[in-house]
Amino acid sequence: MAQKVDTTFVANGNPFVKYKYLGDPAALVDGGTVYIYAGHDQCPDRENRYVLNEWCILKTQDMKTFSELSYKLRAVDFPWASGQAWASQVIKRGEKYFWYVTAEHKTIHGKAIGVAVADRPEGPFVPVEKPLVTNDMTTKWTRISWDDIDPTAFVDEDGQAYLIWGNTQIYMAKLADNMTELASEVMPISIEGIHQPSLVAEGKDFYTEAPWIHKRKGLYYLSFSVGFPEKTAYAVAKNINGPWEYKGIVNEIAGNCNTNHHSIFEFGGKWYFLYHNGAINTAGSSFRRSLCLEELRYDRKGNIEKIQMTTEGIWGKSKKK
Ligand code: FUB
Repeated sequence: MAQKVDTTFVANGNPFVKYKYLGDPAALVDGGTVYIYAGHDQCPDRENRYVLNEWCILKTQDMKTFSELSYKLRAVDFPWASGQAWASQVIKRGEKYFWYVTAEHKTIHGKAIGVAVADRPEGPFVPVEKPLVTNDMTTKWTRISWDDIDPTAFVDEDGQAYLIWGNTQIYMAKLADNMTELASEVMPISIEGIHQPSLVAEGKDFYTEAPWIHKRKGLYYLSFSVGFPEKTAYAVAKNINGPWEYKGIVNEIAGNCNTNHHSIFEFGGKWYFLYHNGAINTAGSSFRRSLCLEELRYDRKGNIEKIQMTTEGIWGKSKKK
């Protein structure tokens, strides 16, 4: 049965969700519908910190009329989590939908990555009892407590699924066939041309967070946030195990928000770049974020053309066809 709809609206420019603050959008295209899963920024007035307790689901069939579902997944729905609904992504495998999420672990210090499973993209999602990744699994590479965040998942054409994530360091692991456990060691991904945060003073790009994996015409694209405030950059590889070739910046600093978490998807013959900024109104900020959409284009060689952030978004009359 379809989930109840809370709100329906017609998008008319960026940010396109104007009635609430949402960040970290992740798109899933399924059966002629685009689903957007996003964290709900709920920072109290006069405070400036991440306050996200739940994730929301929006859907559209024409990229114009969007509906937000009443159903929410909460960080505390995961038995292992104490809260903090950070970035997430839903993917489909077979007849099931898997929502990979970041939240704070109750007993193992730091962020962790877990998954919830559903029969439908609208939910309800049932959280799996144990997380897939906890902070103690990655301390040999990164000693911070927030490196195990921002999962992106992917099922390759040969049926092998992967989980990629990380702040400061990008990690990858194979997923088991059940999609709820890892099936390999954690493997750090290195990208030639991406520098360590300590080199920021020299103006070099350094990996921050928010990886997103997709494949087009046999080429793997790994996009992610670099620097702080963040830009979005990407690398490509012919094999998911690398080597990764750094291709540079896709999207510039938003200016009104430190982060610009994004996702990339194809729908109706076009590619889209979905991201957040802090431009919703005078109160928008790094902790009160809002969703934006632009078209994404590849050149003839398969390079991603730089995104131009606009207020008209994908809905403006002057957009190239
Ligand atoms: O929303 C909390 C964190 O901010 C996310 O996990 C990061 O990607 C950044 O957008």
